[in-house]
Amino acid sequence: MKIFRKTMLTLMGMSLAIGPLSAQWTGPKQKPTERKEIKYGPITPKHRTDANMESFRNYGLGQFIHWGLYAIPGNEWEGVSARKGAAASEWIRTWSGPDAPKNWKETYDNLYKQFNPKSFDAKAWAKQAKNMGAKYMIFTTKHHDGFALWPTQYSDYNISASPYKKDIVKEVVDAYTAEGIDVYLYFSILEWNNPDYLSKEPKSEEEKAKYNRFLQYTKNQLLELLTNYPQIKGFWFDGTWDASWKKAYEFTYNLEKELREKHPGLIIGSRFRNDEFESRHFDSNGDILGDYEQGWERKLPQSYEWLDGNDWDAVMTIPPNGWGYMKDWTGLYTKTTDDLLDMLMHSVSMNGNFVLNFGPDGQGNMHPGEDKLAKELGDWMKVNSEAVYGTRHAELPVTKLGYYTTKNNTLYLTVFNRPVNNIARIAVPKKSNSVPVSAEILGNKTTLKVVHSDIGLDLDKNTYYDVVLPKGFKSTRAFVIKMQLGEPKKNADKLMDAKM
Ligand code: FHN
Repeated sequence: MKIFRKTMLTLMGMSLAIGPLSAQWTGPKQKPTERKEIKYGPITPKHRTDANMESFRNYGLGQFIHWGLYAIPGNEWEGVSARKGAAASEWIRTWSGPDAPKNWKETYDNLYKQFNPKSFDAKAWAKQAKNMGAKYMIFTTKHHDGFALWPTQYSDYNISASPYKKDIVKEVVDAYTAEGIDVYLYFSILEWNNPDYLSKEPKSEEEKAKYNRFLQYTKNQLLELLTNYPQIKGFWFDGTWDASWKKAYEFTYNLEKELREKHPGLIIGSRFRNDEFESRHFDSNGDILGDYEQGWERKLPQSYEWLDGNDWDAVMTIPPNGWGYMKDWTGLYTKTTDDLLDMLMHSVSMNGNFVLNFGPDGQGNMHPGEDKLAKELGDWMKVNSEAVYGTRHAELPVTKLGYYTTKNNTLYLTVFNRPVNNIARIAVPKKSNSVPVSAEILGNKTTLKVVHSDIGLDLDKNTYYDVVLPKGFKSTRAFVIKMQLGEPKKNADKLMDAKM
């Protein structure tokens, strides 16, 4: 009981550890005043310009899929909801305390013997993602419970031991790649039930031997995934917050180098490792560790400057938390299509990708709520994706009407807050040589009047271009105003400044 309790406290400690530490990087980046010598810092440049990274920057919308043994219970155990017991549906195995089910090692750790998803159809999933407009997909090869969805030769606890037997990772990678959707493999370093895993720093010789075995096992599985599935574009690492992994910074540095050498162009996010001062996501000089910032999870940056020019993606659940299948959504606020479109355009307007999570059930079916959202997002993307894919942040004063994105000489305003007077006022710095000269509604190509309105705010650094929406134009969802940018007409005489 003592060991069990200690383990559970450690596990809960870990989940608490995610909280306060995550605040340090998902906010304004305070750069240290003086730089220090760092031996285990970044391996790749802050801004890669190779084809794979250019594709990453242009994705806009992605899909996350959390699937594994936790999909069988679906956040319930013997009819009792795990909501009050576990941090998230895929954490049901950590549910502890007097009301918790007992003996997870006997129960949960034998779920694999019944894992036989009869409805699983990777091609159908990929088709749905394609229709939704996803350009990449992140798939859980192995979550914290350690069960591998591919027939790994480094652990018996894998799909080949289940009644399903077949290589799910291969089916998913092949199906999504065939649909032209890039695949990234989610891999949890943390493994709750691996006898060689330690959350704390290994101290004794025995602990060091044990954890070194675990590190070798981790390396073997990662190299195996690259060998088995060479089509993949990157890894999405998770479960890297424990002291044991943070102290292994020389091993993780060399492992990242080896993975990149084996798979040129591989994309790895900032959650994989830390520097020798245990600084995660960013080294102790504030330089990003990895190819993109991977800390935005169920949260979005409130200012473009917070991103410090780094590439990034934000991953989002539909229920408040819970990445794995949740049978019961009642009583939870589940995000609407409009919520998700806002988050998508928020992300893309700041040069990020937005990744929506799906948690299929134990038979391989998506939740009906997920099917509905995928369809509605896809319907919107079919009309408006020009404002999403391959666009960049627009250096304009922030608008209250929605989000700007830009591509070459085109400015897109995705309107979420339609002005009551039907005038979409675009603030442009007075010194700008690139102003809206024509406009249309992207969805129906209706030409819109553009009027230069110098509203005479003497100290104003901006001038204004009013795009007039037809009163009869109706929209039940966000819509896009597409503007061509060009040279400003010769300015009217300069108004006399106020005398005060
Ligand atoms: O603990 C995991 C969690 O289960 C889920 O996989 C998310 C997805 O990004 N990552 C960790 C929590 O931050």
